[in-house]
Amino acid sequence: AALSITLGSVALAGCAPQSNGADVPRIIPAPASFERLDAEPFRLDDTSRVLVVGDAGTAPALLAAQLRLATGAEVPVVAGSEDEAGPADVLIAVEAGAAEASVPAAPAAEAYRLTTGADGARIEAASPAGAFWASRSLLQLLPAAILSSGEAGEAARTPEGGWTAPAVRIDDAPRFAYRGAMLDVARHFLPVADVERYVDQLAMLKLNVLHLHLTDDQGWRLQIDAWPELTGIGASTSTGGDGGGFYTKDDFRRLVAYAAERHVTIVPEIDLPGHTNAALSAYPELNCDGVAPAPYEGVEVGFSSLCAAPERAEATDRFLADVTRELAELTPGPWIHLGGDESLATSEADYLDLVRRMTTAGAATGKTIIGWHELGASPELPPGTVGQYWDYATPREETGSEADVRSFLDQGGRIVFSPADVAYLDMVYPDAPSFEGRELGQDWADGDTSLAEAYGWDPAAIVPGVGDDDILGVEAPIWTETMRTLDEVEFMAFPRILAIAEIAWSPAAPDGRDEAAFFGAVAGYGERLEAMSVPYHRMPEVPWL
Ligand code: TNX
Repeated sequence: AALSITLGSVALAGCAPQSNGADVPRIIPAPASFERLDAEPFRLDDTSRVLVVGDAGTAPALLAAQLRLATGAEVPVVAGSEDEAGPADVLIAVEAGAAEASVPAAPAAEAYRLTTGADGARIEAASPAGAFWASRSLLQLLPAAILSSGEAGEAARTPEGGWTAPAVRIDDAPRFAYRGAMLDVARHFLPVADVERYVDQLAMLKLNVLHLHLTDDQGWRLQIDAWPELTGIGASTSTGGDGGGFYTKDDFRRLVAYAAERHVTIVPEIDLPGHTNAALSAYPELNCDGVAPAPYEGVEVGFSSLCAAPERAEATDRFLADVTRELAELTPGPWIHLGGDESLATSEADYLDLVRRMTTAGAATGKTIIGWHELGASPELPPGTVGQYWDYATPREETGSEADVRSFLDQGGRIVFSPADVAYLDMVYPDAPSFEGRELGQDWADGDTSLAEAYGWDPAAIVPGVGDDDILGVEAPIWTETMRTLDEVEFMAFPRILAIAEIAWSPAAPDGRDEAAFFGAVAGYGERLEAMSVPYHRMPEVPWL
């Protein structure tokens, strides 16, 4: 009964439920509804168990593993019934018969309720995905040290006050079904273990899509059996001559499975018909002149293209069919991304012809195609093709991006918004910090990007008349021309990715976002990043603890 009594706002003076502070961590992304309860905190101890009712998927095991790692307690996972849950237990109950939320799920399918207090911690969800997101919220309510990895085999030191979470009730569900981040593993390759670490970070923020930019002028990163030189020749390079790399099919399957356990869907991208120098350098027959160009390790864009000419049609169409078929076979998710951006070396007529051929090949695999917004130039896209918008938060007339957005909608598709001037994590920070002596990032998208800019936009306010129903979601890309390691990627991503995660998950804020509350939450999240040993930039805008 204590759990249902809530404090009035007057009694909460000095301790607002959504504010950060020692008392109540404000989790990121902000839940749809968050109530502080007038009850003693939930307390984990040596007797704590994860009690599972129904099929909760991976959430119980992954939560228990983290609790064990940090506290050293045993934390067994046991199937049981609700009335067996003791005050130190975490109960995870998923509605009997609830199917795994299909991707893209309706936001309601990912909903959950999390209640904490002296009676225990209790998660109720409509699907295993909802249970997993709830477990991430619970981890953020506990002391930051709960996220430490126990690297030396040692549990973290028990925090003052113990492993407690304040008494709260959270009722939550996402605003958008597609909440993404993109990693450019073409300009610089990252091994599977690094990508898995990034997946862990995305999942903590309830981001559920990892878009992998697998090919570009500087490298081809995925094994394709029918065209072995794509990796034989095309994977040996990177931007800046920093060495190559690629994923074997087994590597890729392992990565897809690891992400799926964390309810993250991989969207693989093969960038076509431009950004193809690595492929063109591997196979002369894909070039109009029949001559393979030299490998490329610079930073220019827009100089390479597949060949639209009839004399190359046999090779080019076989390439498109083989690559999209093998890509789709490796992809349990519903989408494959075929690029389409910055094809500046392709004439308009050739572009439209090649887009028709590549999207036809892609659609033949049964997957839904995603393309950068330039793909909207085509009036004959496969129905439902999704457009990824990368123009600015205020569309620039000269890019035609607004018309492209409407073209996808007219052809039955939806939009993923990644406005470059606010959502590109590779844009430089305003105070231009160096990281281990290196200057990271680019500034072409209207200069640097502050945390206020990353947080201060709304996907439904970009193109007039394009609202939540037209929007599949939001994505934060990071392009790696200047980043060679996961540490460098994370230093650029954190903390700005927190802003994008909140825009993707939390309810719309028609009267403007509460920047101060968010910045306070970011400060609290800094302690968690430290517990997880994730590099981040201490942006001067944030009141770091
Ligand atoms: C533009 S935005 C690109 C990438 C670059 C990036 C650098 C887009 C679809 N393409 O090829 O890496 O700028 O910020």
